[in-house]
Amino acid sequence: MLILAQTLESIGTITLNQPAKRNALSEPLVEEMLLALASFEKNGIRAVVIRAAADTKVWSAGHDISELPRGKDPLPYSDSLERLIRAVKAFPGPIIAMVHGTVWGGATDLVLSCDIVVGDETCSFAITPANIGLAYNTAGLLHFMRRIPLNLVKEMFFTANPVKAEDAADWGILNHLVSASDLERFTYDLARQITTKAPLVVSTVKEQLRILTEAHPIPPDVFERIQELRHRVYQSKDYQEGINAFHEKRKPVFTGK
Ligand code: YXS
Repeated sequence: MLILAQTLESIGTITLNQPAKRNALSEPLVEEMLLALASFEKNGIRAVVIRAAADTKVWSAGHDISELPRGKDPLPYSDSLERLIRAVKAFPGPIIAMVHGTVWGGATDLVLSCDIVVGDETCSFAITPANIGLAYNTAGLLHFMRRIPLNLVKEMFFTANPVKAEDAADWGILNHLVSASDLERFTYDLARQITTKAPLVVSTVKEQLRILTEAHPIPPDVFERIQELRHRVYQSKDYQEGINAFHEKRKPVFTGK
């Protein structure tokens, strides 16, 4: 089991549970999360909490780098993490990310795609395509742009630096920053309160907001320009170098080619 899925009252909990790989969002782990969400929906669960095990220092190390394809789009529409993010946004009830520990790469995108984020003083959030020469995808960039001022989005992508808890609260990544000792109680009180509200209203408002925020008509030539820009990145030698450096546990040397 790469995750633990539990329900209590009408709250579902998914606990990321693969510490050996720092909860990297691998295809098998994502498939288990998708099954859990489908089961929660079938059983009328009204709120979901996604968390890591209490004793972990890494909430999630992001996309499983060993699964990233080389020489082609690393984040296609069918990518497992992209499918998970869409499932989170489509789930008919709020999904709360309860975060302690560090969050990396696509896991930060996953957290930002959750409806509410509660973190403690140990949480931090990094987006790291610039560390491995990866062409981030357009839907993912929009997740950041909708939540965080553009200058801060640029700093996150250009530096790949983790945004620590206080800044994460100031920048709008967190709804609430609470103490580690209070994190679980606070999160489940919030979830419980939501489950007492009219579920049709909650799920319909969530879906309306999803439709409205994703209403980004892109003219065909703009779409093609974006595709060409990304193609140049994921066909680059730098992307190869970034992936190789990770596997060889060394710092990458980027040439811009
Ligand atoms: O060497 P073993 O076999 O024990 O495995 C090591 C790591 O290789 C593995 N691991 C991962 N495997 C696949 N994908 C990952 N993202 C990943 N992260 C870690 O887990 C084992 C323990 O790792 P280790 O020894 O480094 O643990 P640590 O506690 O010293 O350090 C924890 C981290 C998270 C700081 C460190 O593992 C790390 O920096 N991981 C990579 C974080 C990262 O850059 N994630 C971005 C992935 S790419 C992504 O999400 C997007 C596509 S994007 O690039 O656009 O952001």
